[in-house]
Amino acid sequence: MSRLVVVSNRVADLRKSSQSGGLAVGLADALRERGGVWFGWDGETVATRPTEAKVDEIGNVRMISMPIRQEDYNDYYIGYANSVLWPLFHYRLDLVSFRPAFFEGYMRVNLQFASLLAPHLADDDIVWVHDYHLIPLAQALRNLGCRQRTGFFLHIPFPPLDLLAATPNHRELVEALMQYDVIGFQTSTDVANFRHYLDEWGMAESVDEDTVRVDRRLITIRRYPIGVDADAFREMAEQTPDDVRIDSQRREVLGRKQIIGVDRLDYSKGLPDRFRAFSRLLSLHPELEKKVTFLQVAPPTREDVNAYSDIREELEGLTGSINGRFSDFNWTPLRYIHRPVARETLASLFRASRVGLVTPLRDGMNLVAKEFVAAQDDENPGVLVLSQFAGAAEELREALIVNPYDIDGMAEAINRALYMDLDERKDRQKALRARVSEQNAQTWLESFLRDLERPGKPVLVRDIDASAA
Ligand code: ADQ
Repeated sequence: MSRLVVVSNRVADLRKSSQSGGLAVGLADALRERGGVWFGWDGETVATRPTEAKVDEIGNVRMISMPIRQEDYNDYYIGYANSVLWPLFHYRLDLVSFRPAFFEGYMRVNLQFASLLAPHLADDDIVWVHDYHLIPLAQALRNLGCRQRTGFFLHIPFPPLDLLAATPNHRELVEALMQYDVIGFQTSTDVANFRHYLDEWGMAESVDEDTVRVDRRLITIRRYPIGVDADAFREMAEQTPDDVRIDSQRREVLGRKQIIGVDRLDYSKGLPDRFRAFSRLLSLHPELEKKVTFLQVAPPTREDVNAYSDIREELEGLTGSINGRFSDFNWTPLRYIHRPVARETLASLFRASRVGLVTPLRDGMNLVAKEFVAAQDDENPGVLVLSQFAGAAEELREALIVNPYDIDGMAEAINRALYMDLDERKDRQKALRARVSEQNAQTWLESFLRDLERPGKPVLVRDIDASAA
């Protein structure tokens, strides 16, 4: 088995047993089990560019990390990654703020990653690069002479052709992406968008459903839907902390049901429209007065990017107006928590809720949807209301699927979820649980690494050449 080298923008702290964020949790578990290297930014900014990375051994994992310069952070992280690629890949051209300096900074930091990583690589390592921050990393490594098999997984959506083509450096970006041996996406829509781009721009020859050819290289392009460790999450949800239990008992006495939403505070998550749908629900169904509460947990992220402070203000305004309009001295319909919450608490809050609202305008997968299902009591499960534009909707078809732009439609779906009878809830949960358990964090990782480790590709190139001759 080759040594696995994982590269992501940030490295997580493996000494902490509980991480927040899907990528950190999944990769930390995989690396702990298999051993290997994790390389990335340590989260610090400094005045001068580092010339070497720090190495730390934690069990069988070698953590290699480095700081980046403040100017690089501004151009690469705040600029190109989060003010160009994130909005663009979430279909939000209106929020893209492109400057040539951002793209230069992006390429510069990817080169820094490559030059500090290269001395640590052995010839037979396999390298697995994560997410939109590091698209040009394989190209930068190749330019330094690194020939290891290298794969890339995109955690966020891949946009349709015309959206991508609206950004000035799209061709260079995709050319860089084609330096990987395996390119993984979350959904078949993302794969189709990418293949469509390659066809239209004549950038690769199609070999079969999962393979394209560029010069003499074969590249695997497939969907690898990310999952959660469903059993571990269910076990966590079953350990109800006292404060969550007391809150649930109080609701039970009052005959009140809880709706829950948990998201990073990001404009892609559709939070204002979700709040409006809740408000619409209360106006369309006055009988729900004091019978329902909506708990939204939305910790801050990327507050240095303007679009994020705008959404924060919008949500605070909506919370105030909804509670001002509907609350009573003994009922606060909407509770909005703007800080991280321990994963253990989140898990038991999911289990204590009748409805899980996951209504992003666009999302690569959305692990919260899968965690909500994993956390439920199968004998008395809650109902997942899921956006058709979350990657998870491709698998979790037994959820109540909604259009997150249709406020009235969402309000009616929430109402249906609140009144759904036990038999229907159990039937839906059974199908959802099976899917979440089957397509879990481990199967995601194994299926990607199987393709990355597969040595058969060059043979296929010779086969094609022979049949063409
Ligand atoms: P995110 O956009 O961060 O991930 P998501 O998939 O929902 O979105 O993962 C968030 C993770 O953070 C979940 O495990 C959740 O429990 C945790 N979390 C959320 N709010 C929290 C809070 N208040 N406190 C503690 N933990 C919290 C990106 C892509 C997604 C893709 C994932 C994984 O945007 O589309 O599913 O990567 O590939």
